[in-house]
Amino acid sequence: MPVAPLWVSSDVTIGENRPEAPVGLHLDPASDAVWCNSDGITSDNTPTLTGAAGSTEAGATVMVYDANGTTVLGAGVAASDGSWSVTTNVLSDETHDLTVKAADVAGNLSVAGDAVTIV
Ligand SMILES: [Ca+2]
Repeated sequence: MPVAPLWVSSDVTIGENRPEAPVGLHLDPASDAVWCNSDGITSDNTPTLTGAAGSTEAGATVMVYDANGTTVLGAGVAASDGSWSVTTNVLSDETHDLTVKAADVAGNLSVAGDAVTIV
């Protein structure tokens, strides 16, 4: 059986029709009220994550994943300006490395965007 050269399965080929990964992910300041509003230390077990305008495609479904990259903790739809807000399911009291992916209206899933660590 012929072996395909490595470049055929590169991310460039696979990612052709994928939307851009969401950018600018951060914990909503209202969900980050413990200590200071930007350190990711929170006692909120259902934190809200937000992305600024332009962080993803308008109408894209933004999904928040736990550290394993497969467990979806919450999802929301981006507004017409590409901003979004997702409140997660109840999280356990430990450190979570959360990432987000966007699925466009055609169902193409982006690669994971920036990770945010919450404690
Ligand atoms: Ca905090």
